Amino acid sequence: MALAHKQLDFESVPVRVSDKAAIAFSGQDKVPILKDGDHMVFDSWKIADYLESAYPDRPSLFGCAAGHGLARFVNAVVDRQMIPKLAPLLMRDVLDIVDDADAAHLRNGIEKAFRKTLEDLASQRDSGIVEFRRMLDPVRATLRTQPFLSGAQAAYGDYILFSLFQWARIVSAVQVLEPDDAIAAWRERMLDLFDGFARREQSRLEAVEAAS
Ligand SMILES: N[C@@H](CCC(=O)N[C@@H](CS)C(=O)NCC(=O)O)C(=O)O
Repeated sequence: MALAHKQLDFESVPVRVSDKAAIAFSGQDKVPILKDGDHMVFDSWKIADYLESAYPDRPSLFGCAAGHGLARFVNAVVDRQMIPKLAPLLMRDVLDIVDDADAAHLRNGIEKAFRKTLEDLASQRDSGIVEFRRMLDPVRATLRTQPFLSGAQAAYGDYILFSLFQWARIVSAVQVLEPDDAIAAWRERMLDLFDGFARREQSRLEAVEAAS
């Protein structure tokens, strides 16, 4: 979303989460990684920072210095509170759409971190999703008076939260938001951005419906 916002052409290279050899060139073991000519940067926030400083003439991801600071706060809330709340509830679903090596890698990583089996985590899904929706209340309150978290237009703070919803949409058919939630309307606006760029990725719900 940040690259599309900056109106940059790019090629995405999908990598299996257990295939560390594929990303060894980066000197670490996580994605996303951005290669831009001779420059390499990893970690979403650092990538956004890099794009902003390398392409100052393209639409800004932060708007101003204060916008940059506040987006960093949104990034921390999403990373430290929202992802850890939602991701473990849906991780069991991921196992059904990845190969055996990735399934074993993901199960091992999450079960170690949460000291519960993925099945135990999934069994708390209904109450966990209600708690997750409650955690989103500041987002809901913000979207009551403006179309995007960043104001009149979407910017990096929107993309970082949207990435969690996009992941959920792709890996799981579970209804994370109630249809009449203002955040669901925002999610639709995000899916519409850049000529439906994010919508082109098939949702798990669509995949399940197409198969039945
Ligand atoms: N805060 C980092 C998180 C990076 C991260 O944890 N990436 C995950 C995928 S979303 C990963 O590569 N995990 C590797 C693994 O589980 O072995 C960012 O936003 O870039």
